[in-house]
Amino acid sequence: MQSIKIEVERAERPIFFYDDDPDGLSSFVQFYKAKGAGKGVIVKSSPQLKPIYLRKVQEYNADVVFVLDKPLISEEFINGLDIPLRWIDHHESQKNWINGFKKDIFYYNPRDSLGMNIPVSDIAYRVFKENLWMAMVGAVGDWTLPEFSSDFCNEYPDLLDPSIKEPGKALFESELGHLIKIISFMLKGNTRRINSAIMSLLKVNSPYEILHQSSPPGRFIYKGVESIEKEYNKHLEEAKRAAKDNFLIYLYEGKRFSFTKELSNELLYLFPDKLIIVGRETKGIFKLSIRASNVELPPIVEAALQGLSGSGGGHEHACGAEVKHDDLDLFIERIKNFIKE
Ligand SMILES: [Mn+2]
Repeated sequence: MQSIKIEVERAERPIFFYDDDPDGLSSFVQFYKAKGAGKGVIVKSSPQLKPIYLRKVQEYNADVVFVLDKPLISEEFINGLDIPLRWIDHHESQKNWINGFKKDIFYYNPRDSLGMNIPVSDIAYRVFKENLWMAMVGAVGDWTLPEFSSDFCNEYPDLLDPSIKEPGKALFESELGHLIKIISFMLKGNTRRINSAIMSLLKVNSPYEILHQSSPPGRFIYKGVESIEKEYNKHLEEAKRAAKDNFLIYLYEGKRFSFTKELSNELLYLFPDKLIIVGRETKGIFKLSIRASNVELPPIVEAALQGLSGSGGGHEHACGAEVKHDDLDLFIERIKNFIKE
């Protein structure tokens, strides 16, 4: 934490690449506000930071690259860098891989140092100790209840009841959870609009500005997600009806937005005993979010992908995968068989 603080302090033109979810965005907001300078770039559509983003580094003339909450960075991206890289993450450790590069790289992952999964927004709060509500949005958004939850309950008693001790309950049955949904939905759709929403968020100092629409930037964010939230709720109601036996499989064709991550999380909360697969098809490819609370998913997903054109991976109880349309039935069949075994 000390090292992260020093690296942020000594940066002059930091560029921040961050994941397109509440944890990634919250991390960025905290780092950016602590520094009071720099440029943020949201990394959408892939868990990996790809070489195309090198252009952003050059355009901004950055002196250091921070990568927040991205599980992977492509080899080409790293090889193309001629400035320091500071990577803060909490997904599966890439320590051994990243140490193979002869470059100025610091890799921070609480799984290595503490053997714990601590979201990057939680780490950021421990480092900078500012923006409590923003930190809470990110940490609870990643399905954890951080140490500073009780501080948050004291300061914002109407957003989270201190009796709630379970992250899922905080996420889906509190006003804080509603705020997290808003932050998550504001990252969907048109890139220009997303960037305006992020600029607005940087001007917001209290969660009530958004929830009560009590300031122009807060209202802009709230208004921007109203139709998205409606569409999400429609999918959620439909998906709930798809629960069958030990599974809940809900597939939809992606018109505008991907909701697979959010839907699968909420469905897992509602159906904790089921294996959840939510998939969205675009251009012949299914992007899937897979959830289960009582099985270890990554080896199952990996085995189910054997010989198929696709990829996947993730956390113990939350995985993502990409499978071609024609391979989907076989993929699902295999997962079902593994579970039955
Ligand atoms: Mn995260």
